Amino acid sequence: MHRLRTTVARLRPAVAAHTAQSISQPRPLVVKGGLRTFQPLRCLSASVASEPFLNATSSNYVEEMYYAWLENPKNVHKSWDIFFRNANAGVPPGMAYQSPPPLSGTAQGLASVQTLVGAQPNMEKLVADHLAVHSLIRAYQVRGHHIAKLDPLDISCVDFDDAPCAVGFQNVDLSHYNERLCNLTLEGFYGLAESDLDKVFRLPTTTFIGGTESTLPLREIIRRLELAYCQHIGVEFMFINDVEQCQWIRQKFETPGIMQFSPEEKRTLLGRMIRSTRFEEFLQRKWSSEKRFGLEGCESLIPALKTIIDKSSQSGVESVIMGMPHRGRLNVLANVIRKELEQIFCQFDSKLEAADEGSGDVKYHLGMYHKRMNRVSDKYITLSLMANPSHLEAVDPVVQGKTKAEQFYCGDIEGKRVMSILLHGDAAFAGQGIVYETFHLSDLPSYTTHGTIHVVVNNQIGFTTDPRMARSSPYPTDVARVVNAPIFHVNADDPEAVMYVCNVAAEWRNTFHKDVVVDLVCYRRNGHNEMDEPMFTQPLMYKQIKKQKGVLQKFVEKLTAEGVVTTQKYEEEVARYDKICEEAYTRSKDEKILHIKHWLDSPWPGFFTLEGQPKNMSCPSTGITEEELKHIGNIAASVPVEDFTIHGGLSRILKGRGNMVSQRVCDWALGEYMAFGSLLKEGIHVRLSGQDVERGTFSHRHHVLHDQNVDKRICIPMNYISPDQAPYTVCNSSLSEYGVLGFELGFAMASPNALVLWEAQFGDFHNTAQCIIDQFISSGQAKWVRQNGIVLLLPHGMEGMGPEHSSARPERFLQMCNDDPEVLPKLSDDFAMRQLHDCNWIVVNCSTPANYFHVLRRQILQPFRKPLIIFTPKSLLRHPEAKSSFDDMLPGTHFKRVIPDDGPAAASPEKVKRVIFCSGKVYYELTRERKNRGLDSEVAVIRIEQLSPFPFDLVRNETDRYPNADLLWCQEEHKNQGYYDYVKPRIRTTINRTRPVGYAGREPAAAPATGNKQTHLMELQRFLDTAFDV
Ligand SMILES: Cc1ncc(C[n+]2csc(CCOP(=O)(O)OP(=O)(O)O)c2C)c(N)n1
Ligand SMILES: [Mg+2]
Repeated sequence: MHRLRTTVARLRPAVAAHTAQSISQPRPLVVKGGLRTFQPLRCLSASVASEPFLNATSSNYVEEMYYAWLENPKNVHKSWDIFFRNANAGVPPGMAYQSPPPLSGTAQGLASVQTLVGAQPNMEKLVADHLAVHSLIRAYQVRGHHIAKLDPLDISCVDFDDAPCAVGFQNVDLSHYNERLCNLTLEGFYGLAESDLDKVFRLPTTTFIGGTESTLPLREIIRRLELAYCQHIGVEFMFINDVEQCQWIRQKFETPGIMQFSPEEKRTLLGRMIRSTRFEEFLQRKWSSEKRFGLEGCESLIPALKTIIDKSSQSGVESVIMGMPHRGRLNVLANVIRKELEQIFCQFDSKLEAADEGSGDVKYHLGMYHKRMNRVSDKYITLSLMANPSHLEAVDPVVQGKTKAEQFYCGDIEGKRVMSILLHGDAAFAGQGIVYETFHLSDLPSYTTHGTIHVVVNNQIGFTTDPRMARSSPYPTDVARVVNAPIFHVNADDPEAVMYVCNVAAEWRNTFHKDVVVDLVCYRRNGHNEMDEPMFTQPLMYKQIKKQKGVLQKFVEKLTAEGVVTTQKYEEEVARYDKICEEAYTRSKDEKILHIKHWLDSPWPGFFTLEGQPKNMSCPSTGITEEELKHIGNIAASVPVEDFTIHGGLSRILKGRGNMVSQRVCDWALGEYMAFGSLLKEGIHVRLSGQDVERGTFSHRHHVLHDQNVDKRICIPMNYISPDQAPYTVCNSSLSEYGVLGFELGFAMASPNALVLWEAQFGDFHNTAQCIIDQFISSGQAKWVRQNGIVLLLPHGMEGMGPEHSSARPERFLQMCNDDPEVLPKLSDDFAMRQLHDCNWIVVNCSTPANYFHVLRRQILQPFRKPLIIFTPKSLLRHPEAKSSFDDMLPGTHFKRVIPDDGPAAASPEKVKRVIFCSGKVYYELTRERKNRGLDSEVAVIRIEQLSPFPFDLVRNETDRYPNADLLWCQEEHKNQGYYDYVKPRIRTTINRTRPVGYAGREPAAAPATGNKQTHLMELQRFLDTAFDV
């Protein structure tokens, strides 16, 4: 009894205000005779007397009145308002109606109304019953998923009301629906009685349960709603505020008989279930003590993915990019991507030697790229699974970025040819914030991939934690609601239901190009991995799981009972697949060497030699011609469209740029313009993304001009450089670092021929994207043998702005560089390139616009790709000395890894008493102080522009040049931060430890900078004093 009552309570009608929001459809509004109504459905201002008030055929009319009233009570006549208020307040039949005030103001009008009502005494009940039935239908649509039989174990309590969770609590068998009906009256929510069950009701336009019929008896209405919403599929969609989309979903699930499969389709499904199940069993037999994070308990994931891919391929998708966690990954590789089984099996052989440099990664993290024929669509499709770190969900934005890039490169502006699928675990989907950040990219113009299909392996556990402790929302999927994505919960023990929702999900994506979620409610037959004992922590759940018949077993029993397959055929199919596995296993023993390169998720055809090496080991000059500099400079100084009014302040900035061009100099912004513009001209796509990058946090960039008179009219001069240039994308991002940096990393992965940059608003904000930096950027090549040329622009510098906004934390990046501080490398002719080739990333702090220009161009002109970390300036953006002549950017010029002193000190080096090495903005403070103290001849100031890989060769040139000088490292950062710990041992190694290396800089500190301006200046003076105490 308790169970039933709860069930009915869950279908309590939604309150008026809430209901109105989503069901009301926009219809033309007409004001006539003082009453607002909707056209053309019915004109409410017609004389009441001429209306057949509340007779049995007027339910549409009543329905419209009701919806109009729900939207706003003033939309309807006062009499309706009173009636609906009374009815909603539960006033007994016959009492809800009150005489309306006369419309015409005459007694005659009133009399005719009263006569009509008096003649129809049961009309009120009829209206109330229709309204109740409509509410009931709506309640099923809104809340039917709460009572659907989603959990194969029968233990979940998704509804999470206050009652304790108990086995079997949520599920009600269809055979009980009569019982449930009886409760409708007992509960009193709908006011319907058992005697109403055989009454016929008109169906509203918001349901498809009628099929071709427009009326049905209540009993049948409920039966069909139960079938549509309360079986093995729970559809969560009524929060979507788009009527067309809601109707589309209702039609997909309510239409009678819509979920039917042909025997052929069922046999294909069975074949997929066999592969999925027997693959795990095979691995278990061969390597029973190996971790593989098997799929047991969610074997229907494989047909789920295959269905999505088949359907998408049929609708024109040519490339699918997938991201997924550990669970079932090997199975997906084998049976969805179709990686050769022997390549998977040989990963289990610990005796194999690694052929590639780098650390490699465990087998359940590796990626894959494969093009093959899709048998259902008869079209080629490329499937790639992105390699990923252990960090759950971190790969989500990376997949999105790669998908966006592939769409971009093939001109797929609507996402019809390239799509992404993301798989999630239930605990991670609910717990990891990156999921939310990624969802919020889904509809932004420069980040959308036009709909991702999310599949959640909801095994109702995360490692040892059950959902009651793992999330505060009823479902693990609630995060998807923020973007109005429909959520299809499905009992994964019903492969046909799984296949059905996956078909619908793929169609949804193809129709609306919006995200959608498939929640596979399943269980995990083993522990977290195959070595774990789940009974320690989930004893009751696992007692239940032990009793659970495998899904394949259940499915084959069903199909044999239906006569779709014979036992013999089934056993043959099983034997056939087992044999495939055995043969591959035998072949796998012949593999002697493990090639991680076979597991590349993003090959760059043509970029490397066939052996995967760079085509050469040199980098041409990164300079460009005077004409190009002038041309790009003039574009940067202009508004290249007609009738476009820019802000007066911006006019001055552009004029200033024009002046610089005529004087042949660049400031920082212009240097960047030159780099981007020249690369674009050479056909290299440039994409700059991050918070407020279009203007630039420091209002120096202005890559997007806004017409001051026309809303949304913009101009991007960078796209007017040359008719055959590559397109330039500059996009303000959402306020996310983790998501957006991951996205750009993925974008950069798709092609080596693009300069992809992410700029942090201030350098320190990169730490909320630390996972992308540590797990992908720093170590990605070592783990997954794939290169990436992403550029991070991190504004950095102690400007007295307080602890935040000051430090981009150079020490962290430098600490993760893979070069040895104590080994002086062989200083060969191609040392500089070799070093770049061997490093895990490049870290620079440029002190001049020309050097910034060169390092950006080198990023593309060098024959391999490495991540580039640039600490960018703030005050230097406008510093009068931080300008570069065109001479430093002409053909023949290069990026300077070290900028030697070129003043009096360099002219007479033997007289120099001190050599100060430094990096970045502090150079300008040092040279000013040196001048003030008259020490230009005695102190040389040398800039190390490329911190890592460390320019041992050039530093040695400098130390050799000044044999009588003592050496000192000066930085404005605190001693335990900045570059000191990285640079000092390397300088010492360079000079073979023959001279000490002193320090001038701020004392060690916990915070990156003081919040007090006076203290800031005092600290500055103090370390300048130390630097010049010669
Ligand atoms: C960011 C992150 N935190 C913690 C972990 C450790 N960890 C690995 S698997 C796991 C449980 C994941 O549960 P769920 O997402 O439900 O996936 P399942 O293993 O159940 O398939 C945890 C906590 C991790 N891999 N990543
Ligand atoms: Mg889980």
